[in-house]
Amino acid sequence: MSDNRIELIRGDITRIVTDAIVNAANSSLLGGGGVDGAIHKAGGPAILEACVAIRNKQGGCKTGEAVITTAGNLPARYVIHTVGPVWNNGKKNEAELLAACYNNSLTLAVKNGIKTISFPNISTGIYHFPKQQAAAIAVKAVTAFLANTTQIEKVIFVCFDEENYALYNQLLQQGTAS
Ligand code: AR6
Repeated sequence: MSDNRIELIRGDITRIVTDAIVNAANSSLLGGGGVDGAIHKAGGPAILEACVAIRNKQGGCKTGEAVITTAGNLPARYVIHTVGPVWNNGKKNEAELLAACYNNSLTLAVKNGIKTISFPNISTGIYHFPKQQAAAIAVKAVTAFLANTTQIEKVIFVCFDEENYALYNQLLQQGTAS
């Protein structure tokens, strides 16, 4: 059953007002295209500065892991940067690594006193993870995490494209009905 703290929005995550927004970054933490590019562009140089400081300290971020920075000029307070797996026909532990992105982002959120958080559809763009499977993993991981915490009050899945929005909508409705 899906948790009633989960919401679904179609739109641009850089405009969402939650305590944290999650970035689908790469292990360099130095920015890129897609949602990563949009977050750095809208948030300004403070985000990259904070990413560089983390990189200098711990050498970037591994696939499935997450780090937290300021959100710069964005309406959110923090950006949690997580690195999704590149799709490789399911042969490289991609499903587990994608679930780890959601789990580790939420764990970091709890540690930082965050109550509301927004996720993009990690790995489903440039990293080519199949959207249906990625949506099922995201909903399952977030629902399971929420079952064990009362601190998180709201999780928003922010879908940029219509296909992802339709997939999440179906999964979340199924969840409510069962
Ligand atoms: N708001 C919300 N979602 C967005 C936005 C936005 N402004 N822009 C794109 N998306 P991607 P990945 C959606 O490619 O597959 C970068 O270069 C998009 O429609 O951003 O994890 C990084 O530096 C898709 O559904 O991330 C990495 O190198 C989803 O965000 C690499 O891309 C994820 O697409 C990561 O690839």
